[in-house]
Amino acid sequence: AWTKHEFSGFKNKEDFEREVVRHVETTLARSIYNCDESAAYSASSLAFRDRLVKDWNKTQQRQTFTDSKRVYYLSLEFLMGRAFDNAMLNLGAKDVAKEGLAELGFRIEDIIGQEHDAALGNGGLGRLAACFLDSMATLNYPAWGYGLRYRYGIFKQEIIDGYQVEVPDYWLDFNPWEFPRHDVTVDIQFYGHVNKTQDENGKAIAKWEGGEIVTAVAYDVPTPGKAASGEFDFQKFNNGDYESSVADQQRAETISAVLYPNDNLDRGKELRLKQQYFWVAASLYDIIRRFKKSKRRWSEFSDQVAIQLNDTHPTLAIVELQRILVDVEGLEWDEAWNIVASTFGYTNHTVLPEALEKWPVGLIQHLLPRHLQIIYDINLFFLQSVEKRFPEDRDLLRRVSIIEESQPKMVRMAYLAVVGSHKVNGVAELHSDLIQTTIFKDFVNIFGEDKFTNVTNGITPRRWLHQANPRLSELIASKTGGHEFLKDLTLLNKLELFVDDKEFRKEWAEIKYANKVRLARYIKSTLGINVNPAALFDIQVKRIHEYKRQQLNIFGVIHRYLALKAMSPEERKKQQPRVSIFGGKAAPGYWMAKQIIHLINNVGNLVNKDPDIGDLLKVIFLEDYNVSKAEIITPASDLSEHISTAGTEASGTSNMKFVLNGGLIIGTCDGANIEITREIGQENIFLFGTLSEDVEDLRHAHTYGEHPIDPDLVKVFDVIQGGMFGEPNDFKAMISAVRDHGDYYLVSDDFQSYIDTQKMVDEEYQNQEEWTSKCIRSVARMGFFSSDRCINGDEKLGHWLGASLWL
Ligand code: DL6
Repeated sequence: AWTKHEFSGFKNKEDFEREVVRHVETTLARSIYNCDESAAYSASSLAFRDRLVKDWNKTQQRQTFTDSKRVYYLSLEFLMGRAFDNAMLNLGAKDVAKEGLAELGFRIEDIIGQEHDAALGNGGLGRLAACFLDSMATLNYPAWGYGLRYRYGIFKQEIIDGYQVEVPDYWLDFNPWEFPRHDVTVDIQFYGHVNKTQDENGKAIAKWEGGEIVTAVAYDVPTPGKAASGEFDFQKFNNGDYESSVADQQRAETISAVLYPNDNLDRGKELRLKQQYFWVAASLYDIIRRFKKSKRRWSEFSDQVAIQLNDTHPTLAIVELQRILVDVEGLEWDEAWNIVASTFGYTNHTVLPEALEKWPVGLIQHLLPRHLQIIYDINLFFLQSVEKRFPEDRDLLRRVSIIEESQPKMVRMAYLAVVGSHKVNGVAELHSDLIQTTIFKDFVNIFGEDKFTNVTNGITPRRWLHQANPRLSELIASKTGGHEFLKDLTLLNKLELFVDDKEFRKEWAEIKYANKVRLARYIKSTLGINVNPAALFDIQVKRIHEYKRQQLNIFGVIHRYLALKAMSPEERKKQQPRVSIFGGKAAPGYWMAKQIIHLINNVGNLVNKDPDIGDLLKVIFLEDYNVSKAEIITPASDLSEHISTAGTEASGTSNMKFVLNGGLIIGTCDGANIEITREIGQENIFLFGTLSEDVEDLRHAHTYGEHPIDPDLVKVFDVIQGGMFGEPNDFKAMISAVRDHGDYYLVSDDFQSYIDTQKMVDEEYQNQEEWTSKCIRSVARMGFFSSDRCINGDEKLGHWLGASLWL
C-alpha cells in the first residue's frame, strides 16, 4: 500500500504511448498495427504496472527501514472489481492515458472495459475489505491484506428463461496486477497425529506429525492509494450442481480453486475448512517471517503486529499463533496467550443464526488434530476463569463454552474469536448493540463493555464517487475547493451553501439524467428493452436473500401493476412513470432466492410488453451484478431500496454508495440506514416498517396466534396463484412462507407501510426542484461514511485498525 506522491508517473502522453507501444511489440510480441482492444488493455496496464512497481518497492524498503507497527487484514474475500481505472485515477494519470490511447486509436472506456473483474467475494463483506485496502493505502498505513487467490471467483450469473444459471468465472487469463513470489513458499500440514512427550526438564512437548503437506505460494497484489490440476467438473457446474463440483475437488492442488458462493450462510464443508487453515497458516508464516527480521523479542509482537479478522473465517489464526508460540517457539502457555489475545481484533458481520460459523469437533480433530487440542485448552482455561468469577452460575459455562455440547459436538468460531481477541466490533450502531445484547451478551458480562465497540462501515469515495461518477465528482470539486474532499469527505458539507443555487441544481440534475441515460443504454444493449430515462429509476441491487426482502419489492411492483391496470387511461396519465430495476446473485443452493429471481423476470416479461402500461412501469432484472456494473448502476438511481427486516442487515454499504451518488433511499430502520438518517436528516429518507425491538414479538404472535395477511398482499398472491406470471407452483413456497409458515421476515406486516411510503415517493418525485435539493443536502451530509473514517478510528467511538498503530 502506498500513496500518490511517490508515483513517478508519465512525463506526457508521448511518454505513455511509447511505453504502450514497447509492451505491444516486446511483451506481447505483436505489431502495433495489429493491436486490438484486448492487447491495448494488456499493454496499457503493463505500462502502469512498470511505474507502480518501482514505487511500491521503495515503499517496502522504507517500511522495512522504519520498522513501525504493521496492520494485517485477514479476509477470505476481496471483491476488488477492476484495477486499471482505479490505478489511473488514484495515481492522477488518467488524462494522460486517455490522450495517449486516443492517439493510438482507442477510446479509454473501451480499454477499461476489457478488464475482467477480480470478483473474489460474495457481497458486502468482500467489498468492504476492498474499500479498506484503498483507505489504508491512501492514508499511508503500513498495511497488508491477506486473502486466497481463488482461480474461480464468484460465478457468473446468466438468466435463461427467467432462471439463474451459474457459469464458472475463470478470471486469471491475464492478470498484470499480481506478482507471483515463487521464492516465498510455505508447507502447510493437514491430518496426521499428535505425539506428546516431555523434554529433559519434564516440560510437556506436543509434536504434530504425519499427514499431508500442501505448499502455499505467495502472490503480491500492490494496491495504489490516492496520491500507492484437477480442474472443475464443468458438466456438473453447468447443471447447477455447484456445491458438488467443488466437493469433488478435494485434492491438494485445488484447495484455492473456488470461492464458496454463499453470502450470510455457513455450509460447513470440509474443503472450506481446509481453505481457511491453508490461508491463515500461510499468512501467519509470512507475518512472523517479517517480524523475525527485526530480531525483537516475542513480548514485543503485539507492539509490531495488529491482525484484524474479517468475520470468523480466519479465526483459526488465533489457534495457529498459539500453536507456533508454544509448540515451535517454546513459550509458556500464558505468555503465548497474552501475546495472541493482544494481537487480534475481530469484526462481526452478522447476527443471522444460519451465518454463524460452527465446525464439527470430529472434522477439526481429523484435519487439524493439534489445533483441536489447543482449542480445548483455550476453552478449559477460559471456562475456569469464568467459573472462578461466577461460581453460582453453572448454566453460564454451558452457554459460553467454545464447544457446543450438541450431537455432533461443534466448535463455535465466533466465541473462539471473541475469547482470542482484544477488541470485538460490529459494523453499524444498531448491529453493535444487537451483538452485545444477543449473541455476545454473556461475553460482555465476562469481559466488560470496553472490549466491545462499533465501527460503522464506510466506502471509499475514490471508487464510489470519483471513478463511478466523474462528472458529479468534478461538479463537487468546483464548489468545495478542488478534489480534497476525496481525502476528507467531511468537506462535502460545503455543498449545503449551494442547495438553493438554481444553476447548481440544474447542473446536478443534468448529471443525474446523463447517468440515467447511460444505464438506459446499457439496459437496451443487454436486454433489448427501452426504458425512459425521465422515469423514476428505482433500484435494488444486492445479493438475493429472503432477509433483504426482494420479495417485498416485487410484490409491491405487482401491486402497482394491478393498480395501474384498474385505472382509466386519463387517470393513468397522472401517474409517475417508474423503472423497477433489480440485480443480484442467489447462492446456487438457495432455492427460495432463485424463485424470487424467477418471479421478478416473469413479472418483467408480462409488464414490459403490456400496451396499457407503456412507460408507466418497466421491470428489469440486470444479469450478473458485480462491482464494475455497480459503477454504472449506482450513479443512475433516483431511489434505491434497502428494505431488510429490521435487525437483520448488519450494516449494508450500497445504501451509502447510492446516497453519495445523489439518489434518495427507501429503507427500514436497520443497519446503517439508521445512521444515514441521523446524518442526512429524516426529511431526506423514506423510512418505513417494523422496528427491530418489535420483531421478536411479531414473530412470536405469528407462530402462536392469528396472522391475518394484509388484504392488498392477498390480492397480489391471488394473481400469482391465478397464473398471471406463469406456473403458480413455481411460486408456491414464496407465498407459503408468508401465509402459512409464520412470515419470519415480516413481509405482510410491513407491506402496507411499504406501499404507502412508495406513494409518498411518487408524489415527492413530481417536484423535481425539491427532490434535487434533497439529494444535494444528503450528499453534503455524507462525510461520515468514508472508509477512511473506519480505518483512522474515531476518538468518540473507540480506536480501531489504523489507530491500533498508536496504542
Ligand atoms: O460489513 C459488511 C457487510 C454488511 O454491510 C452486511 O450488512 C452484512 O450482511 C455482511 N455480512 C456478511 C456475513 N457473512 N458472513 N460470513 O457477509 O457484511
